[in-house]
Amino acid sequence: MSDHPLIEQFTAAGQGQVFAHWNLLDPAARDTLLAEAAEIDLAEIARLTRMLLGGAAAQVDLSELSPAPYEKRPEHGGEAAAWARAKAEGEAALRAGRVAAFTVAGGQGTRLGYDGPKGTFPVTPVRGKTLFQVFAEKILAAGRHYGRPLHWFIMTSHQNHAATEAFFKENGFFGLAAERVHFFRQGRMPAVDFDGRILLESPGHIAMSPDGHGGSLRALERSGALDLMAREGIDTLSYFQVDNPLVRCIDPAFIGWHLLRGSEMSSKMVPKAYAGEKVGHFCQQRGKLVVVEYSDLPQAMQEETDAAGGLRYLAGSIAIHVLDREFVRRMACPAGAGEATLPFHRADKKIPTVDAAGQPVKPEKPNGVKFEMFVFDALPFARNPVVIETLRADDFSPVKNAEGVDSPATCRADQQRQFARWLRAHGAEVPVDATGLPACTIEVSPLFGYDEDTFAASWRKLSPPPPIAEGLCLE
Ligand code: UD2
Repeated sequence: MSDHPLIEQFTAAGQGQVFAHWNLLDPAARDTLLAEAAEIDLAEIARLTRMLLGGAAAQVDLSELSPAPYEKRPEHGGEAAAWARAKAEGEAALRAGRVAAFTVAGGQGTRLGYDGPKGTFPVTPVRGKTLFQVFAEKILAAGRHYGRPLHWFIMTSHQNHAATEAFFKENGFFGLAAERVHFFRQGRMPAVDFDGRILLESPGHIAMSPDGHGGSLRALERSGALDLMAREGIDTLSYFQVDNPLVRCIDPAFIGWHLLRGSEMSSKMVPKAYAGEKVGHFCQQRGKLVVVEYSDLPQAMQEETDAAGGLRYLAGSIAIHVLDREFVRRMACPAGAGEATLPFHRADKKIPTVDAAGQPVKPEKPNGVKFEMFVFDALPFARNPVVIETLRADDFSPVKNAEGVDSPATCRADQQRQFARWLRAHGAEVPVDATGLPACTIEVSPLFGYDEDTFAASWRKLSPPPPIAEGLCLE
């Protein structure tokens, strides 16, 4: 065994098994293994093992929890003038070039069963445009609308970084200027067994996985993205997930609420569709805004009703946020360096590994733990956080599963409902069923209209308007 200092450190920390097959590795494989080991903060792993795996593993703190307040949409009793002020403020920020788009696209997409970066998955009903193309065109169109092209930051993982970049290059960045599209990799964490021992994926590789979407805050800082933003005069990031093509990547009213309130991190909520819907819940706890995942909120609380008979914990998190640049910088401090640090969560998983002889083991039940950070855990650290209501039909229809809820089929139908709604609101005759689904398959390109306002402006210019027929695509 080599006396490399890293190997000594691992051995001293009780993690010598990482180098158990060292003697079988050629020099290049040894270098690779050492590079992976160098990514690991052994003190952090020891701390997480103690806090999350030990007998006294911390439970989610549900004390003094109450529903979080949020800004209601005007049609649900919110103040229309305040929404109009917010929209004007957001538009001014967009015209001033203060806003950038930010997509977290480092997830593994296991549930969808799609092999490749999730953003390259086709989603639109007629043209079959990919998730990345939909976002790119919304961002391009918003830049044109406000007279300031937007920067777009895309967080990838080690696994999908090269494929993501290649996809954009092959597609000419979907019309965006390449120098305004910035890819950077998120960090990784090693998986451990239930005793906190780091697992190997093969004799020469540590079982590493992405550190969760919360890793985006560290990754924005480490990659230099925050410095670039500062140089470009950008102080506001519009954050969304790669799986949701309905999202308004750039929503002036949301940005405006965030800016007018002097908020450091803002979020959109939708009223939960039913008590047990699998989303996070916006709650208040000792004066702080927190998100409690559905898996952590007891069923009785998920189902609790208020005096009017509505769900008490109504506000579901759909993972759409606005972030202040300097807040991200503050939250990106390594553990111990500042008071604000995102916690890690534990996820028990079946982790392919090797046995003592270096032979592959495919576990049939969870054999270890992955550690992940969640971006919404930054909310309690944010000054003046705002939660605003949005309509699900305008902002949320993710593609998560191959079939059933949140699948490509439900997402295509939701996109079509949105296009039909816009068309009908502006005078077109579009037959729809009771759920608003049009009888024929139609599509509206984001370059024609990326929200109802921009759609309406383009639609008014068409004379005569085209007949609504199967396969119509407004571009
Ligand atoms: C998330 C939220 C849930 C709800 C839902 C809405 C969590 C724990 N739950 O559920 O409350 O808001 O979204 O759709 O967040 N990602 C990375 N790197 C990672 C892990 C994930 O970039 O290491 C990205 C991923 O590419 C995707 C997004 O984060 O864009 C969501 O990830 P997910 O599929 O793990 O989240 P999900 O569906 O469990």
